[in-house]
Amino acid sequence: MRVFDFNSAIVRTPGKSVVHGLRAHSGPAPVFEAIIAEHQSYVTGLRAAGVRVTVLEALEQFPDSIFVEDPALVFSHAALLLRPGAPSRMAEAQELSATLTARFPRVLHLSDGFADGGDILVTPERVLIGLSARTNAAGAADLEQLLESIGLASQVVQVPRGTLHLKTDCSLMDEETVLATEELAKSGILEGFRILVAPMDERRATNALRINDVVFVGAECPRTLEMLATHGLKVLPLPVSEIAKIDAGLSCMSLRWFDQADSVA
Ligand code: CIR
Repeated sequence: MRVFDFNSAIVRTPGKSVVHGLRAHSGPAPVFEAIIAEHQSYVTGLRAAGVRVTVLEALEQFPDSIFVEDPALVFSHAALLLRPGAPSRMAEAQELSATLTARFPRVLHLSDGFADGGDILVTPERVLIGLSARTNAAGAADLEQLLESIGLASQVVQVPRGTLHLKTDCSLMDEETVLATEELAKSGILEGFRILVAPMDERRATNALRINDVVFVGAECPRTLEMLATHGLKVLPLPVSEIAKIDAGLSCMSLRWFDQADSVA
């Protein structure tokens, strides 16, 4: 099984408060209905890719809770509840607890520091943990231990300053290949991977998502879409211009795993 083979996913319906999601820069706020439309396209894409999707209820008190990737990390054999680095997001992990306990044989808890799922890139050999404004050294160290306890090797890397998350700037395309921004490509932290560099003016395309045999890519990034197709990848362009206004991309909106017990999906 490949690390991007999934038959199950969890997403959360956006609440009206999503328009107040965290963002690093000022600019036009997203429009609620447009975020709903982007979210629906995303869920449709997951289902078309062969994934059984659990849709959780909106949580108005947590504007960023649509980005379920950040408070947890899931694998076939275990789930990890994290400690998101933004104070307004910390309690989102608790909100996922019952859902994960019902679905995973083991649920482990980060107990120290901070770590966001957006800073974690799962690759075939090891799990990369990015240090960022949301993931600190204590959280990364605790996470490394939890990963080791479930049989996974990891490596802590430094995310470029000013980048929200490691996966803001990169995503796995296949077992050897990563799509990345030029800055991340030059940083050396992706040593050993073949790197496809997104054009500078399409850097937000790098938060893409490989699911089974398809790669979800922002529809607003035509040159990256073409580059990936030329590389032999099957691409699905998805609209992300509204969630981009609150610093999000395609990996953030789901938790994905391969449920060994589920032979239907
Ligand atoms: C935040 O700043 O936490 C949200 N507005 C965006 C989170 C994006 N998550 C991700 O890239 N994994």
